[in-house]
Amino acid sequence: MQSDSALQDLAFEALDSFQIEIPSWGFANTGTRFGKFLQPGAASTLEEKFCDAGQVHKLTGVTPTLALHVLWDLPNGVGDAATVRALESQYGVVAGSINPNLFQDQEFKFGSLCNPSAEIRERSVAYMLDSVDIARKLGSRDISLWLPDGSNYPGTQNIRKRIGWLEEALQQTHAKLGPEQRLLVEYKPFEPAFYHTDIADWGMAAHLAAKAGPQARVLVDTGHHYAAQNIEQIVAWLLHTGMLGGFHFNDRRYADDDLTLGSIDPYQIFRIFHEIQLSGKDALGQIAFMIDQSHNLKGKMEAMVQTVAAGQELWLKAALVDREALDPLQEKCDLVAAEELFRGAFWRDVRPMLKEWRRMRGLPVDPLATLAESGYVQRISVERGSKLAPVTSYA
Ligand code: PSV
Ligand code: MN
Repeated sequence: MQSDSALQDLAFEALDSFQIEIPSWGFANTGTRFGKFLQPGAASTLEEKFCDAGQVHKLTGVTPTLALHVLWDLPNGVGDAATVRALESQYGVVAGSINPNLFQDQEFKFGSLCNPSAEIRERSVAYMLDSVDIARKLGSRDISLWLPDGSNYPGTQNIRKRIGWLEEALQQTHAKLGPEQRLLVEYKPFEPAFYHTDIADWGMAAHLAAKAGPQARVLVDTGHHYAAQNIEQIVAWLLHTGMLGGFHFNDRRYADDDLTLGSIDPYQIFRIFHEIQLSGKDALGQIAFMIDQSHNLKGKMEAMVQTVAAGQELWLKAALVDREALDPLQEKCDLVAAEELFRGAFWRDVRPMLKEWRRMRGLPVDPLATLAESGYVQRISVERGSKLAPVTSYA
């Protein structure tokens, strides 16, 4: 049993070690395959995204970096670096991971790095190399690749050929990395392709990362798994093999739903965090925590602040698992006591400790309430809302 002050020290140490990157696309309008419901406060320029991200960082103190998607945020590639630099100093957050868009151009209809056309594959690799350049120019460590390639019908593509093309492309990309840079390989079992995706699961991603070179790692997006998959076991394996590079956090009920972290299954995030905590502090520097959510119904600023707080709460709960007590229970196969200890940590109300940490660090004690009181969302809604296209109606 720990004393209250030892517990607080442990809690504060855990909270000091937790930072999470926010995505630029989380502030922009988004929707479903069927349409978009526009929010008047949504960001439509890079400056607005930086402004919103800066606000989230001011409120939470733990989101110093903003993930950027190349075509959405840097349409002129390296040419936009100076603009980003200026926005960084203006809004107090810096560019984080750089995410190539290999999905929206018409030429990618049948794939990018795995397209049967050698010409399109070449252009896709060139695009990856540009992304490495952008990242280097901005001082970003991670180039984070989500490959949307795949096929919709059996027999229409040669899966083995595509594996070979992909290995080659990632090796070429890796060769361009600076010594501090990393290539993160994300996997997803379906969408936009529905028969096969070229990087469908963590095994494929780990193989490709290993083939690419020593600075490549796997990125786990919590929304990119089949229902009921044991994600913490995947995380344990990736930690064990030194291949875990980072996370895209979100929650899901059915598919890649992009729901706020912990809104459906907070216990799962707790279990993932527990695996990471077991690996000790040194492993942490090599694991990028990022949010990958874009909300079409919930307010974007509120969703982001809520997500950060949920992440902190779950991280703290996992940090407070009494691992010294758990170990012998596992050894003895004392199932009920081990499970109760584990579950007990999950059910501990850590919110008062988190509030105290915020107070001690000079941060708003209740960031969601402070956001509401600040009038920020109303202000941006008025300022940006006038740019909205008129609403269409069938009446
Ligand atoms: C794809 O579903 C994904 O998870 C990738 O990480 C993209 O970068 C992100 O969502 C935004 O579309
Ligand atoms: Mn993702």
